[in-house]
Amino acid sequence: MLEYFLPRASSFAGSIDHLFDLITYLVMFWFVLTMAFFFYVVFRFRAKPGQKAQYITGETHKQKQAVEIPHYLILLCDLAILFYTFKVWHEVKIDMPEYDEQVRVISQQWAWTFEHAGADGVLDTDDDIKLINELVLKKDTQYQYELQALDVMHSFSIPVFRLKQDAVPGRKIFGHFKPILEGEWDVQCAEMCGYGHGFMPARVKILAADEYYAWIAEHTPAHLKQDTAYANTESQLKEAPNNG
Ligand SMILES: [Cu+2]
Repeated sequence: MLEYFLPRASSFAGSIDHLFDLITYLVMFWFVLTMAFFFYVVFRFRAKPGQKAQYITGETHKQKQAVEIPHYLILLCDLAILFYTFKVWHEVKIDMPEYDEQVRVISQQWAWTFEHAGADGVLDTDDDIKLINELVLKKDTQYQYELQALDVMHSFSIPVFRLKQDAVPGRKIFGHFKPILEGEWDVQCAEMCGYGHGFMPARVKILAADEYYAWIAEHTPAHLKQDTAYANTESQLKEAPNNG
């Protein structure tokens, strides 16, 4: 239902949407059922001349059952929601899949800095690519992000990923995502962080592998290109037929 309004661009976006769907449909079912029953009895047993209202104490076995059975059915629905919630929570926040790439996300009043690992795939080396308010990712690649806040609390939110993670000053918070859809979308701050909060919009660009490598090559200084893992990978690819 949600993907009609907002595409799903991460591997776990579908799970989050399904959880929302489950809650919506269960609540909708009980709401429609109780409202229908409510209006039925209001009209069916409305005041009529000469008919005295019954006083029901709710103490007989049958009357108690009328309360208990729907009560237990709703508890069952709650259990189903709880079970699925734990499953999705684990998938998004607890499990840390093996990652192919790292990216560092630094929030401050009022901008985002994205540190991309660059051609060697390792952070804190000379070929890192640091951009303000622009996050560039490779499609179908498992990322680990490291989130920091330099001043006050912020919240790293990418709606198309269904991702939202608070950034807390003094802490490094790790998480993961895997982009699955090419395109360009919003990155937002989702925690009130001062009067410039509404003015820290950023963009995430998800590129196909070849476009991503072209982007890396474009942003890597010439003197660093020789020693990089990317350059090695390329030469290995070219040599592969001879080796085989
Ligand atoms: Cu903010």
